[in-house]
Amino acid sequence: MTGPTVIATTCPYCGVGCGVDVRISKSGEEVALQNVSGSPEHPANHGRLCIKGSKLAQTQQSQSRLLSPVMDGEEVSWQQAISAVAQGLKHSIAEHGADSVAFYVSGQLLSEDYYVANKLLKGYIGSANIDTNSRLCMSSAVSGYKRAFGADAVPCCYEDLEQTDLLILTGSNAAWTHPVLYQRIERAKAIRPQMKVVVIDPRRTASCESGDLHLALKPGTDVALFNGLLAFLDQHNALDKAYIQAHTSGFESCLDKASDWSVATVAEYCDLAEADVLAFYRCFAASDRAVTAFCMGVNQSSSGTDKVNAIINCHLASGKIGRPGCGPFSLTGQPNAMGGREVGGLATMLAAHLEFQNPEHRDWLQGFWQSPAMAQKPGLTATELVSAMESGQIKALWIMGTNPLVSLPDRSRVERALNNCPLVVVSEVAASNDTLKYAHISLPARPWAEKDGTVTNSERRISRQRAVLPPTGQAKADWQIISQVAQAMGFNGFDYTSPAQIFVEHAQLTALHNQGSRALDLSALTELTEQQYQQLEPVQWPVNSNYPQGCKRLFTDGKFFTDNERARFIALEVREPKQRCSTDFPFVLNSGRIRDQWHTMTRTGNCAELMAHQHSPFVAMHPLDAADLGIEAGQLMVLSSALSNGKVILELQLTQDQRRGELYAPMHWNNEFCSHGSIAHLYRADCDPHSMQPELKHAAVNLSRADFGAYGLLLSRQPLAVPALQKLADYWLKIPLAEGVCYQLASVSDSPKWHQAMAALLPTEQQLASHGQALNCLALDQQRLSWALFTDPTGPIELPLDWLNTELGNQTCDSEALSALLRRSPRQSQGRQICSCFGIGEQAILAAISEGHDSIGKLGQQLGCGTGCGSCKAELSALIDSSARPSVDPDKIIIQEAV
Ligand SMILES: Nc1nc2c(c(=O)[nH]1)N[C@H]1C(S)=C(S)[C@@H](COP(=O)(O)OP(=O)(O)OC[C@H]3O[C@@H](n4cnc5c(=O)[nH]c(N)nc54)[C@H](O)[C@@H]3O)O[C@H]1N2
Ligand SMILES: Nc1nc2c(c(=O)[nH]1)N[C@H]1C(S)=C(S)[C@@H](COP(=O)(O)OP(=O)(O)OC[C@H]3O[C@@H](n4cnc5c(=O)[nH]c(N)nc54)[C@H](O)[C@@H]3O)O[C@H]1N2
Ligand code: SF4
Ligand SMILES: [Mo]
Repeated sequence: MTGPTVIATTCPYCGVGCGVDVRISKSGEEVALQNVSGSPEHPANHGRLCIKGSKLAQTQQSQSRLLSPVMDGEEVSWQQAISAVAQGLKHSIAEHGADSVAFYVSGQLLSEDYYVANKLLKGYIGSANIDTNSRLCMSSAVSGYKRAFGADAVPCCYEDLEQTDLLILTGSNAAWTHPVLYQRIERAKAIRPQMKVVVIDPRRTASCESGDLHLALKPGTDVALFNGLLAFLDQHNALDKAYIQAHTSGFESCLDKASDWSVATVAEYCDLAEADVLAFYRCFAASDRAVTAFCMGVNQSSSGTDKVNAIINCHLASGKIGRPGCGPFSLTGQPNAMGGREVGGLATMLAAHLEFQNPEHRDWLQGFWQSPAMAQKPGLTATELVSAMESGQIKALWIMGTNPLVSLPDRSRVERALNNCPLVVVSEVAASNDTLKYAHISLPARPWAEKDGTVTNSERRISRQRAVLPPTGQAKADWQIISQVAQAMGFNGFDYTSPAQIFVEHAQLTALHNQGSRALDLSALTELTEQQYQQLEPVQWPVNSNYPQGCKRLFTDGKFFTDNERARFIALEVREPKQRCSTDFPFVLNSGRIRDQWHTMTRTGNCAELMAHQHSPFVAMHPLDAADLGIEAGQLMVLSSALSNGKVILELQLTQDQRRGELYAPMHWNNEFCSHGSIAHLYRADCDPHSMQPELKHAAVNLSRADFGAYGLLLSRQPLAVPALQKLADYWLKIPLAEGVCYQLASVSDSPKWHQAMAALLPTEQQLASHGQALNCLALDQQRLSWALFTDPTGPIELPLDWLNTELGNQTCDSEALSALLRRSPRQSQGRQICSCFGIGEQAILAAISEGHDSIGKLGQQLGCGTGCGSCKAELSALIDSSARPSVDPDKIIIQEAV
């Protein structure tokens, strides 16, 4: 056994791109991951990690991995699989043309994987039908930046968030989704309390915690709000006329459109108080420096690109760009969404910021690749690919690193489309997910800990991701899989033996005929040796002769990438969201993330510690709306939209953080974890006309109480297979615990037969049962609890999960424990887990508050909670508030002291 080795790599979750130090130990051939910590020297995080990053060691389980290639349900060799994929693609091209083939890739691939996939499809197969899940994520930011700046170039860096006078967080719940950045903002504000933070979000979120002002605007009205700001700047002598004159074009017509909006009309249209709108506008006008950081509340909209340009217009008009503490800052979601934009992972771009629209660019690219073909026009975007599969135009689809059944809108249509596609290949890490069920060929890919390459974060910083563990099973790196298929198709140009070779090729392409004409320029990295690549330090592009050490901030000289080097103002009309409410579907359904889960849960869902904060799929509603409908918290609700009825069932949560008439549901749950948790059924594939990004924050829905006759809670040491669950219950929800699994179950019929069928699950020997109106059964295995089953005809059974988990873990279940279980009378419970870093539950926190530890600081000193990643601070605050003021006027929307 050798001592631990530390490898510096990058976190695979969000676009903050934190540096992670991984400690591994080696014993012979065995390599084990010991722990992870934030890299102190990484400029994105300076040693900090959020809860997802700090639990990385716990989420690298090999038991849930796809370990070998599978074809039509049978394990096959790599050779067979590669040859089948190559033959399948060749057949499709020969029979139906190059455009019958499509790749659907992911912002979670490394740049090297992405580069090779793009090269194969655009340069060798000759089709541009390669799109990425980043289409659902940041394509509106891309279109907005391109319209304004002539290039997809993010002007800002993270330091700008700290150096600004006014930080506007719009459509971003960074406290939960970009936690390390949010902590940087909090700290900056603590040091300079005069720094203002304005949060623009229809919901009151954890990110409002540090906010001076929260504008809970009506969903989809952002363009009006920022148009109004532009008009206000004009009317209050707050324009930077010299900047407009010297560096921009199109201002007059833009202002002309915006001038329709006054503070009063904005307040009415956005459903905000005039005083709040005015406070925001005044603050922007008075601040020398302002950053607008935006995320999915802006991008995932049928007017997403316009929202982005409405923001950029205000920054250009006030000269708040290209200076420290200034700029419109798109926060990227996925770890390598930016890298995908660089190598050309979107169907609407070529590669390395080369454009389809320019014939010279196509020729340069083909010359550089020396490839037999070249896509001549943009390809199909994500939702268009679905339609094209449905209509039979796409005959072969290769999905890599994304789970579209769960993440694309209109799930039933995606199901039909995949059913209609003759060849579906899926490269995956997980053994099972909703998309793999549609795969004819599944290919095992290496996950984060086994992968080697580069990623680019939100501030254009390229960091190395280094393999820390040897590959598990037969898994291969995505770039290897793609290259081997390309070679099997008979293509030269894919004989890579390391990611360094691919990176250097990509860097050379960015330098090709560039000379400052394209923002993305890695010309200083074109000669990297294998060893230099291994040692590459995090660096922000461009990296060229002007900026050999990289470049923090773009547009400092006021020059842009348009023909006349001027930034463009865009004149904007206000448009309504597409899926409109009606009497049948009166509620707006907003969707997004929760603190401790990552996307479709393939990485975080089986980690009990990450499940403890929020263990069931829920729909959040304002208490007064619930009172009107006569429904109560904890009930199971059926959600329906014009597309879908009966497929989505969520637990009702009541909160005054919601506006009236609007609901919020997490995007994460899927058929691996719940029979009815996938909200993708409810969203229509309405897209922004410029970016083709779907409107994933605005569905029109209705909800009604689910009509179940009986409910169950099943506790088991081992997980049950999904088909068994389907046979057992009409509704099921899986909640992984540290010592086993808990299932929530419900059945339409409450016949005694159901209760019997349930009881039959448990081994009869050693079974203990108590009957009343409800059934409580336990089974022991050598005095240790192995199964428990509770049923009830009246409603979902809520028992403290930490208590159940403790009883499952007890080596001997004594008579007191048994009797408590049979009576469903919890012996102890911490309540819901609030602080995941230190595993602190609600009860302990409430007790500490009642003992006088009534501030976040005091709670931290007493219990530790809130002193790790800090993402629970908003919830700590809410608990402190609720203890201090037990009754709050439910109709009052809480706004913090106005700026
Ligand atoms: N914990 C966690 N963190 C993550 C992820 C994860 O899965 N889990 N995923 C990563 C990825 S890929 C992404 S893209 C990011 C997303 O990061 P965010 O965009 O911060 O997260 P979301 O929860 O999707 O949505 C943000 C907010 O937009 C608001 N919103 C909805 N409609 C509107 C509107 O019309 N206007 C405005 N102004 N706001 C609106 C919603 O209420 C929501 O609070 O998170 C990244 N980080
Ligand atoms: N309603 C609603 N829908 C949304 C959103 C929303 O806010 N609301 N947000 C959208 C956004 S912003 C995003 S980014 C998407 C995310 O949605 P998806 O990309 O579909 O979600 P993930 O769970 O991240 O899927 C990644 C898959 O790749 C696998 N994987 C992980 N690492 C690797 C690897 O290295 N190689 C390969 N081949 N596979 C790997 C994982 O196991 C997982 O199955 O969801 C979108 N959908
Ligand atoms: S903030 Fe993002 S990159 Fe950093 S540790 Fe958390 S999930 Fe990972
Ligand atoms: Mo995303």
